[in-house]
Amino acid sequence: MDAKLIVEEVRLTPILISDPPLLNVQGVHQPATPRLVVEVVTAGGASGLGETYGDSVYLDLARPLAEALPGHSVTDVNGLFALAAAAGPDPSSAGAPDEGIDRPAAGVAPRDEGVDAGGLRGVRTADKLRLSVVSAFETACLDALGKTLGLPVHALLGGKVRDTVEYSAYLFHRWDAHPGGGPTDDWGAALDPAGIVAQARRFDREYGFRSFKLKGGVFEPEREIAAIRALAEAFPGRPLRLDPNGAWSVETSLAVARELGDVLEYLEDPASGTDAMAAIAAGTDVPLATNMCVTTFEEVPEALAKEAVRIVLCDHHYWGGLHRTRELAALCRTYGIGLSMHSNTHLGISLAAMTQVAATLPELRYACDTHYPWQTEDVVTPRPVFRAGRLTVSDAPGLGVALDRDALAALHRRWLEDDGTLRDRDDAAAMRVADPGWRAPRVPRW
Ligand code: GKR
Ligand code: MG
Repeated sequence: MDAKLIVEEVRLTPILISDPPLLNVQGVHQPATPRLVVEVVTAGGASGLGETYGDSVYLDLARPLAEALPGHSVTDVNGLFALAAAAGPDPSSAGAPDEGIDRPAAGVAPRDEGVDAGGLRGVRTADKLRLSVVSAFETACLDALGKTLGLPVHALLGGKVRDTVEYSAYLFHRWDAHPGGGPTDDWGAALDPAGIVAQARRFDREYGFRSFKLKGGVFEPEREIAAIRALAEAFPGRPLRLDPNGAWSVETSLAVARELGDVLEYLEDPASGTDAMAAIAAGTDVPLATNMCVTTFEEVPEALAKEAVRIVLCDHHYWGGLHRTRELAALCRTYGIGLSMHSNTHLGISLAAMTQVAATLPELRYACDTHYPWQTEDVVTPRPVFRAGRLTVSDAPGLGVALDRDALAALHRRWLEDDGTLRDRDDAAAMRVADPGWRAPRVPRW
């Protein structure tokens, strides 16, 4: 093995990034969200970057892997899974259980597994936690390898099939400001259909996004139906999506599908669990998409057998990296399932990784989700620019992003100075600042 490619050092930097008061079924986004930046430095002096969730449960898994990786080659990304498992700790023992989070309805999650408190990525399992950590190390290794070879990450994944990647506007009902204070932005509140249309107009104007996804599950379905109708009127013919994160019953989901069937590109996770999704799919022609009931390879066979979904949203973080995202795409191609892309609060390292892998997936025919426009801070420079709703795929070595060390240090300082309230994302706890009696609702809520 080329000595230059051997990992000499791994740096982990937990950070807190400002997040606006975006509403979802669990509650509201915290004023800051934890993320983890992984930096892998090779003997040849190349430094590779990765980004993933930064809650303490992920940090507990990342630290031993960071200690185990030096001495291994950045080419050995398949070996990361075994290395992570051997490095420990057992992820089921890492971190505290989700507090203040009601478990989903019976049959959705085994009793010993919690729901994902801030991510809404379906059932939170030990495996998914570890895969989300390994993915950042894989991305960092590929970035370092690409920089060493002078090749973009997409070339290491087999080559790009497109020069630009299309993203979708991610619309949220939201407050003007966080109830307990904290960073603000200039978007203002959006709490009704007119507010959502105004938000969409700004995304259209400033980013050129063609398709719009509305985060639902916040207000009663009639109000969210009205918001989608208003969008359809304001933007005739544009692709529209609605995602209540499993908040509705089968009956409610079918009623919404009937109301909006003529304007929806797809309905995302209307209800929780594969059986409920299958029951809805059997009663409507509106395509159902998910990032909640198919989130691991183990969940694929049941969903396919029950014909529960027509589109799966990939996400390189919890599917275990860029290579595994391509494996998921191959599976979707084989079984005629559509492929889209999921996003959670993230910065430019993740956005670059999403864009690099998306560029290699011929079967990705939907605009990808991204939270990125909601983020006012970043650790990469320069800030990526969307044109006509698209990002140009970088052909520069690695991910094609440069780390802004001052910005990273400032966001890490915020993490260090936090008294512990923000280090583990909990949207229900953030909602209790405004409404002390709030509990994340049991689903179905409506
Ligand atoms: O950030 O509020 C949010 C989203 O609801 C996010 O947590 C979800 O994971 O955007 C995601 C989704 O599509 O379900
Ligand atoms: Mg979703």
